[in-house]
Order: sequence, then C-alpha cells, then structure tokens
Amino acid sequence: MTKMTAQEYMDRESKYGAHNYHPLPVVLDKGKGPFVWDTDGKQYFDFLSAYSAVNQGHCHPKIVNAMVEQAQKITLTSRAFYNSSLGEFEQYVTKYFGYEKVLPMNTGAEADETALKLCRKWGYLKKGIPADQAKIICCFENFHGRTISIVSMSTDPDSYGGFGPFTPGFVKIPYNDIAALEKELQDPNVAGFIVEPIQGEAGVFVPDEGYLKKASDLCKKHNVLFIADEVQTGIARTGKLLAVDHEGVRPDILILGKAISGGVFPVSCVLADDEIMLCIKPGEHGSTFGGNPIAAKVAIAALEVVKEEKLAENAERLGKIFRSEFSAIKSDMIELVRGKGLLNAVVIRNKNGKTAWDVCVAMKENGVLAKPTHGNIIRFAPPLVITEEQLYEAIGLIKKTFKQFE
Ligand code: IF1
Repeated sequence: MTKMTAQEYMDRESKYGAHNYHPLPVVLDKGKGPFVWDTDGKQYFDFLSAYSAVNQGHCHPKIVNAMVEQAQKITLTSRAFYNSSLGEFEQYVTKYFGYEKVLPMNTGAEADETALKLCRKWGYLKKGIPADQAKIICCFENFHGRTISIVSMSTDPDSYGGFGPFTPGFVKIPYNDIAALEKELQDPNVAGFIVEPIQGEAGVFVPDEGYLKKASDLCKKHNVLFIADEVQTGIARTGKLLAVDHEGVRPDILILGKAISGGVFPVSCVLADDEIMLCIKPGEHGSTFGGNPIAAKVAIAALEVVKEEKLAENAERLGKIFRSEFSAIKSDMIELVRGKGLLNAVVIRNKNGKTAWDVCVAMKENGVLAKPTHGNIIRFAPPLVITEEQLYEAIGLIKKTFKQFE
C-alpha cells in the first residue's frame, strides 16, 4: 500500500468527520515527551500539550504501562459492582488533594456538570434554598466545556450560538471583579461561584494577585460554595499543583480533568468534603465509564509522575524563563506575553495582513506547534517535562519565526 500524503489524511478527516474543528495543517502520528512527529516523520515541539492534558509528556512509559497492564485484567465493570481499582484511586486522589471524597467522571465537561449538580443539591439540602431557585455565579469569558448547561454560562457566541434554549440559574459577572461578585452574593438563593483560577481559553487571563483569596473568603462569608475549575490550570501546569495554591485557597468543590491522566485516557473528577459530596445519594448521578479500572490505575500513575518528576517546580522555573525570553523578542507583532508557570499566551498584533494563525503556520514549519485562541492570542503550553535546554531550543525557533515577519 502506497504511503498516504498529509493532504490525503486531512482530506479523509474532512470527508468523513464532522467539521467542528479547524486544525492546523499538520498530521500527527507519534508522540514522546515534549515532542510529536507528523506522518512524514518531521519532529515538532508540542506547545499545546493537547490543551494541557499531556503535562507529563506524550506516552509517558509509567502511565502507558499502567493502562496496558490494567487493560489486560479488566477494563470496565460499571458502578453496578465494586471493583478492585476504584477504591485505590479514591483513597489516593483524596489524600493527594486533601479532600474527604471524590466523584469520578471522564471528561472535564462531565466533571463541571457534576460540580453544578452537586452545588445545586447542596443549596437545597444544606443551605435551604427554595426548590429550583438555586443560582450559580459564573464569569464572563469563561470556558467550562461544551454541554448545553455549560454553554448556558458562556458569553462566547461561538460556544452558545444556535444551541438555545439555555439552562436557567446562572448569574454572569466580570472576571477578576470582587465588587461584582460581592453584589451578587447578597442574593440568598446563590448556591455557588464557579471560576477558572486562570481563564485559559479566553487567552490565559491571570487575575489580580489576591482575587481568588478574596472571592473564596466572600463565598465563605455568604455561605456560598467556591468552585474551582482546574481542568486546565491544575496538575502542576501553572507552577503549583493547583493554580489556587498560589493563593493558598482551598475550594469547596475542586474540578479536575485533562492531565489527571497525563492525556493517556479520559479521566476527570470532582473533589469535596462529606458535607457537600454526600448530598448526592445512590442513583442520583453517575456515568458508565466513570471510575473504571483503567482510569483509576492511569490516574494514580499520572499523579505519581507529577510528584516524582517535580513537574510543578519545573513549570514554575521554566515559565519564568519563557516569559523573560519572550519579553525580550523585538517584534511589533508581539503585544504582550502573560501567564503563570508553563501556561502562557502571547497577544499578537496583526501586521501586513498577517495574523496569529500565520505565525502558528510559520512556527509549524520551524518545528514548534501552537494554536491561536480567540483569533489573536497564541497559547504556549509545552509538556511540563520539557528541559531547560529544550525550552531554549524551542524559544530559538519561535524567535526565528517572528524574525520572518519583520
Ligand atoms: C474544545 C478550549 C482549552 C477547560 C476547562 C472544562 C473543560 C475545558 C477550564 C472541558 C476544556 C478544551 C476543550 C477543547 C479545547 C480546550 C480548550 F479552548 F476549548 F477552552 F483548553 F482552553 N474546563 N478545554 O479548558 O473539558 O470536556 O474538553 O474534557 O472543546 O475545543 P473537556
């Protein structure tokens, strides 16, 4: 059989697959650590990490082996029965993050939905909010997933447009605005406040120092649950195990996904203490694959790697290098660079009709993969296993790319 060209791979996806994405024109075939290779064998630095799901690097042997080993024993039992791996994961992950209970799911959106349901349930059973009156505060420019209830919180027409009618009960406020939050918290029917510690998809918006702490304290004062969506910012990405750790904040409900499995298998979960978690009774929530044995073993291995390889420390240190090197790049296409740890973004100023997309295509040619979000922002998020030497090499290729637009 003759070798397919990259174009043939792309045409086949376009012919048979839904057009719900507009991928960069590259066809990936292999991944290892911070690198990926395309179908022609060309090597790239992966600076997207599957949207921060591959923090531990592509195909980490310890995590892949955990999956392969379990897959040869038993893959799925459903929760109709107990299984020998789930409790091990539940004990490990609750101790790892310091919570009494965990509810395992698969995707980030499912974990966010679980958190919303848990918050409403708690509002009715514990806070005494009248039936069906619970409100949850969320932020403009949020991203929490793609389900109907989640896009009901969205202020991005690309996320919610054409998908109405929407789930009621969400109160939208500006991000990073304590006064706006305090105003809405006066409503006794507010059950929770859901927030990304850093708004990833919006373009890596880092809130003011102290915002998360003040928000969390205000929620406590008004008996409202502080819900942190760390699907993208968690698992060492921002230089601490969790982004909320930068401010010593302990969310009432913690939402994790993506890199909790190292990108090897879909795993997500919600963590909370008994007073909240036990509001959901048997039969009131679940998922076929939630808490399956493979997910359990993969997540334990992925979390062990984070500690063993000191990924948070690496992200903290290399993130500082990235931002200082980037700030030194002389290019009138670079408006600013911002971020925390190895979750960074560069705001691009269009030049001679060239946009962030053109920069990403040129970077691809030079061996670095990244993708624009919201048109003019390029997110740079390499796997946290990248070494300082590899980072400098990648930055050199990025600098070379911007020079091509001078
Ligand atoms: C897409 C964005 C990133 C997330 C946060 C929950 C979820 C996500 C903070 C849902 C998922 C992914 C989804 C993917 C692209 C990517 C993304 F641009 F869409 F927003 F990372 F920024 N909370 N983010 O970032 O988790 O259900 O996807 O497992 O939908 O295009 P999921």
